[in-house]
Amino acid sequence: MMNAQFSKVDKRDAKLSMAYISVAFIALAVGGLMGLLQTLVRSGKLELPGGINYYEILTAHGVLLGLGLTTYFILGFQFAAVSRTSGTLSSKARLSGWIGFIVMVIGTIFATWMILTNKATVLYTFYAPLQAHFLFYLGLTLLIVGSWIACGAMIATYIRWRKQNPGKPSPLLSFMVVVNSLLWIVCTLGVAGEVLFQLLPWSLGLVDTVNVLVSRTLFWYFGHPLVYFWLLPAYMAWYVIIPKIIGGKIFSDSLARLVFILFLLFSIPVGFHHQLTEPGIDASWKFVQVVLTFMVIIPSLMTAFSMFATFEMFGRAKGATGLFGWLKKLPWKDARFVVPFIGMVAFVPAGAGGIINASNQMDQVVHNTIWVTGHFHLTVATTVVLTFFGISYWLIPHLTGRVFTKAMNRLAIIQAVCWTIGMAFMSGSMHLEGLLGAPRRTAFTTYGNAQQALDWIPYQVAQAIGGSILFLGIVLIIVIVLNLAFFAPKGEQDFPVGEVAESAEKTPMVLENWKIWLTILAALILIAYTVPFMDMIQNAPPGSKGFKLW
Ligand code: HEM
Ligand SMILES: [Cu+2]
Repeated sequence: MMNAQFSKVDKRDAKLSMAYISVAFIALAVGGLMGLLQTLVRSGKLELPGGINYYEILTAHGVLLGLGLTTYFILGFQFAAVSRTSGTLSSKARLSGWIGFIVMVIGTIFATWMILTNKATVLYTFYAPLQAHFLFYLGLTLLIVGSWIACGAMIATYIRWRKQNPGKPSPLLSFMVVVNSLLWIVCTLGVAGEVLFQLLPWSLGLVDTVNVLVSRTLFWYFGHPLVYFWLLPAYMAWYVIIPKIIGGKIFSDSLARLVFILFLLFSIPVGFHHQLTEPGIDASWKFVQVVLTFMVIIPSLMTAFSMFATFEMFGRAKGATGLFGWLKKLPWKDARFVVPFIGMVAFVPAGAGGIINASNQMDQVVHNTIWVTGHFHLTVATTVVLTFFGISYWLIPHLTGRVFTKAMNRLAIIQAVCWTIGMAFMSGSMHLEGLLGAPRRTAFTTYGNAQQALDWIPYQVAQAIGGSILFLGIVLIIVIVLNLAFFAPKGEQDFPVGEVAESAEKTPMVLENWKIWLTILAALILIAYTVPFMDMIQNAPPGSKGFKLW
């Protein structure tokens, strides 16, 4: 399947991919600094100079890291992955990739500019009735439209491969890119609808009021699948790249494809699990979506099973004995393996926390506390981000024609250790503090020296210690990335793509029958949303005017 001619990403595609990845790391550097400042402010040790407002930097942090870093890195990685496995992009697809990039960058500049001038201090969820400057919403729209153009180019490249290879299953990595791109397009329709039909006209003064419940529902229709849009590229690396790096085989091609399809189906119609405490949605509909939420546990466990099967098969092939003997055979000195592996391990407590958040009763305890912030710093900021770092260590040199040297490999492992220790402190104390009732998204306050609030302070100090160690991690990753992009010795760095184990079953073609899957997806969305959505519109309370509380 992997023809030799495809083994190196075409130089022109490499440039495109690097453009996206560069913006991702710029966002990381700036957003990371904001994160450090937040932990220092919340510990009570720092006051922001020049009248800068805590919520302004919190918004910049959330938007730059949660929306910027992730989206740019993923699109850059996906372009490289499609080009590597389905062949060099056509000039039309490459041009679309660049147009998408430029539209996204213009949007990002608008949104960041508004945030940094304190005209859009609405946090990364930009909930109505907080009202930002219209350029912020326009910027977000451009960011999304640009990403659609980019995803279209990737899907077109996959379609071209299918036409040239009738009757054959597509390259696994390209298939995964297509699933993730479809997931993104379907879920961003919600937020695009919210911004275009509600927030933009309202911020421009064309309408006076906004239906808050509808806007939040459209946001979470997007906001939850968004986390799977972040996670699936990490899964691509775990399923396809890691087996090759350790020198093993992919456990099962069909299982990997099935997992991706299940994520596509079960990650979209579940947004209500973020609205469990919200009035205006009937409890029975919340129940339906919570049940659908729990369905994603199935592909998650399938992934865990499949990863460890890959590791064990590899270890046993190397002669490992005993229950866990294979663990010793894994390449513990190779950052390309170790860094994402730490991410996988972090996903165990992260996933457990997610099950707690999605459980109606337990959510009442943690909702809107800083526990939630601790949760997503384990999932996205640890599992996903460490995997992205692990990808960067071979992808960037591959794209720039350089090599990942031993010295950088050592630095990368130190980086991951910093990240792990920093996150353990920060996320761990966020979880504990949340259980003691401390709210998230709050600047430093002692609530008039209330005893309960005073008890939170030690945890906030621990977060500042963790945040400082994390920031050191950000400095190190920037050093490594700059080295790989500009200074490392010239040479060939492999883009590892795993092969399927000989013993694996043949891939059934039904997994690539998009008519079936997209129809089921549409049906699930209609079942989960139609009735409650009509209810929200027909029985809406009076709309809200805009508020600017900063
Ligand atoms: C140096 C590393 C980091 C530090 C020190 C840090 C620190 C923080 C803190 C203290 C908060 C919450 C404050 C509050 O609720 O008042 C926060 C929120 C957040 N962080 Fe981070 N973080 C870091 C890295 C990341 C990364 C890598 C991501 C995403 C990829 C991320 C995404 C977010 C998001 C989305 C929020 C929520 C913003 C909001 O509530 O509006 N963070 N971070
Ligand atoms: Cu969710």
